[in-house]
Amino acid sequence: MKILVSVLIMVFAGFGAATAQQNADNENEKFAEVKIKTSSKCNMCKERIETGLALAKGVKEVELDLEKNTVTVKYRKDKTDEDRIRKALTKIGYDADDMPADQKAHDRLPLCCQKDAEPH
Ligand SMILES: [Cu+2]
Repeated sequence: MKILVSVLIMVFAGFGAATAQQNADNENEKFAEVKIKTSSKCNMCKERIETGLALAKGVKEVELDLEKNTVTVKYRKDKTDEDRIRKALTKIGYDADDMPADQKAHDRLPLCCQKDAEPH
């Protein structure tokens, strides 16, 4: 009896692990990640870009690296794509790879966050 119980436990544990793995795979298939070069200057920019992009459709995670001026975005492939995310970033007022910042949005940024500001 003891053996039967341990075998059953092992079978269920194995099954659980396999299902968890499969779920993780399905999750990963849904998401993709893109790194976008941008024109951020300071922590206010970081804050603004991270909150702004997080609101864009299909975006799951946003992380801006101020040293590299690169924003890493995890997004749902079925809801958005790289170009839409770049576009959303330009609308916040920042360059996104080859796409220049939306001029109006850029000019509304505090002076210290604009492209010609010195890094600080
Ligand atoms: Cu700034």
